[in-house]
Order: sequence, then C-alpha cells, then structure tokens
Amino acid sequence: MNLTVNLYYFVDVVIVTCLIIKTWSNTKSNNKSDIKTLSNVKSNVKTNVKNKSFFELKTKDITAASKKQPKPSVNNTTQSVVVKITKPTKYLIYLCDSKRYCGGFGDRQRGIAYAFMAAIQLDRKFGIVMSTPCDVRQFFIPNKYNWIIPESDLIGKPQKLINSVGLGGMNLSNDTTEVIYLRTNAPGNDYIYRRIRHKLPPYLKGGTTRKQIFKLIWESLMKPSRHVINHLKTLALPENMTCAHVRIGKSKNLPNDPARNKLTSVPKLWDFMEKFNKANTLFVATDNIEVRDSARRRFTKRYFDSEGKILHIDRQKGLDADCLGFETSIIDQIILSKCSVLIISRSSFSFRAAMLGKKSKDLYSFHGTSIKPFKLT
Ligand SMILES: Nc1nc2c(ncn2[C@@H]2O[C@H](COP(=O)(O)OP(=O)(O)OP(=O)(O)O)[C@@H](O)[C@H]2O)c(=O)[nH]1
Ligand SMILES: [Mg+2]
Repeated sequence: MNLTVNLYYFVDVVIVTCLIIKTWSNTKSNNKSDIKTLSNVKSNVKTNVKNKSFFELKTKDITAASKKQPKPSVNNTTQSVVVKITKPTKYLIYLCDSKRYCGGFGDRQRGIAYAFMAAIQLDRKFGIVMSTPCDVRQFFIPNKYNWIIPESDLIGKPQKLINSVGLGGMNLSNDTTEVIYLRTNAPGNDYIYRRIRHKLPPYLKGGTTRKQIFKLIWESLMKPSRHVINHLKTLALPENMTCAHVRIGKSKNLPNDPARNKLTSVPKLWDFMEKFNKANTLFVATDNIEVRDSARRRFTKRYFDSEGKILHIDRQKGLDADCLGFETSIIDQIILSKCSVLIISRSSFSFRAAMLGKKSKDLYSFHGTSIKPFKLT
C-alpha cells in the first residue's frame, strides 16, 4: 500500500516537473487552462497505476494534454516523457536448511508442493532452497518451472522467515514482505490447486485426484539430475518389479525415531511378496539394515536393492556420509515409484512414491501384521 502511494507520488512529481519546465520554456505564462491540463494528466496517471501491475506512462498521456497548451513560441525539445515503473517481484521460497527440523523426504515433498501452490495463489515467484543434509540440486534440477533463484535477486530485499513445520497451512494473503522464506510440511496442495485452476500454467492443468495433482506438481518442478540418472543406470532396473517399503523406525541404525513396523512381522511380508508373479524381480527399500540383510538372504537371485547408505535425512543429518544417505533415499523412492506391484508402509516416504507411480499399480499397505490392498484417492 505504502509502495503504491509512493509510486503515485513519484510519478506525479516527474510529470508535474516536466510540464512545468515545458510550460515555462514555451510560454512562460501560467494561465488557468495549464492548471486544468495538469490535473487531467495526474488523473490519467492514477488510473494507469490502479489498472496495471506494471505501467508505462505512454506518450499519448502527455501529448493529449499538450494539445490544449498554447503553441510553442521557442524550439520545443521535450515532446514526451516515458516513465516505466515495475512493481517489485515478490518471492515465496521453500526453505529446508540445517538450522531447524524440516522433516524427512516425504515431508519435504509435501511442503514443496504446498508452497508452490501458495506461491501461484499469491502471485509470488517460487524458489526452493534445500541445503540439508546437502544441496538437493545435486539430485533434482528444475523441470518446467525454474525454482532456482539467484541469491543476488534476494539480497537486500525486505524478508522474513516463517517456521511452520507441523503446523499445517497458513494464510499469507495479507503479507506484503517482498521475500518470504517458508519452512513447511503442510498438506493441502490439492486444496489450493482446486481453488486456483484458472491461474495454473498449461503444464499443471488437468489434475483431478490428490495423486494426479501431487504428481503433476512434483514432476513440473523436478527432474532427476544427470548424477541420479547415471546412478539408476548402474542398477539396470528390470521391467517388472514387486517392491516393498519397510519402515521400522527406532533401531540400532536409527535410534532417535519412533517405532513403526516390528521386525518380527517382516517374514510375513516376504511370504506375501513371493507369491506374486514369479517372473517379477523383487526390490526392498527400508530404513533398517537387518531388514535389508534378511531380504538378501531370503530372495537371493530374484532380489536387488539400492545398496546405499541408510539414514534418516533429517533426524540423522550431520552423520558421516549423510549426503550419500540423502542420495540413497532419493534412489529408493524413485525405484519404488516404478514398481508394478508396490507394498507401502505407513510412511509418507512410500505414500509419495505410490503417488508418483503409474495409475494401474497393484498397491498394498503393510502395517502391524497385516498386508491389505490400498487405494489412493
Ligand atoms: N534410503 C532409505 N531411506 C529411508 C527409507 N525409509 C525411510 N528412510 C529415511 O527416513 C526418512 C523418513 O521420513 P519421511 O520421508 O518424511 O517419511 P516418514 O516415514 O513419514 O517419516 P517421518 O517424517 O520421520 O515420520 C526418509 O526421508 C529417509 O531419510 C528407505 O526405504 N530407504
Ligand atoms: Mg514424514
């Protein structure tokens, strides 16, 4: 609001000054019609400011007013003045740095999708800064929307930081701060998406279900980096895979996480996986080293895994090789999204993998001692 008033004032001053100089040099007279002409120009400019997000005071605004002025008696060099003022670009930057908790990869994906939709809703440019446990740009690069914003575009601008991990969505519509950094894992990207359909760029259009909407958002933003593509090539993914995500939580290798599935119920899952098409290759992604060893022993040649370092990218950031752990989690999730049969745990990690998968997937959930069909909406 203050900025708009300042712009009015700035433009008024420029125009008034120009016309005063012009009038003085032309006629050196100051009659009533000049005063009327000036107020016409001022109201023209105000209308322009109100109606356009950025505006140009075009030549015709001045020349229309000039017609009413007495004929110049001296050489007239000031025919028109062009004033171009651009509204400052506002930004919404999803932030996940080492200073605070921002959640595992599933939380981050949810937060990014939410923040992107909020940015479109608020007419803000969207950016992503994810520097923990290492820079996400090693693994994902912009696809259809460029979310890499050079620091030089942001430095020196009024800015604020909002921490809302675990607090859900927030209303930023009255916040005029130029740069807002947002830590969030809010759900509700689909809710905003449905409300801003008219504003969506073509590549985001067409989503109906929660799954479709998240997949459209994520894949518009992200494509795997060359490094990740090369890593996946080394694994030579088979065409047909039966896959499971086994989230155990608290264990020797992940001591500060709440408990999830029990190690004792895992053999039941192995039985279930084995009964599917015997031609399928088996793949297991897990947060637990004992589970990985058990799958290797049980399935031998039919089986593969990503072999990488396992850790929780948020609860164990700062450990040796945490960047390798980040890479393993991304590789694991991408593979899970490509499986023809997928058994997920109660975990946003594999829930997001299922959302990124193909539509016609055989989907199940593994929780407690039961394995049940699972439906995505
Ligand atoms: N490499 C690998 N890492 C995993 C796997 N499962 C869990 N993790 C790690 O644990 C983190 C779990 O966080 P999320 O992705 O948010 O999933 P979540 O199960 O909802 O976990 P919380 O947010 O901690 O409740 C992941 O980001 C990984 O760092 C897995 O199968 N493979
Ligand atoms: Mg999570």
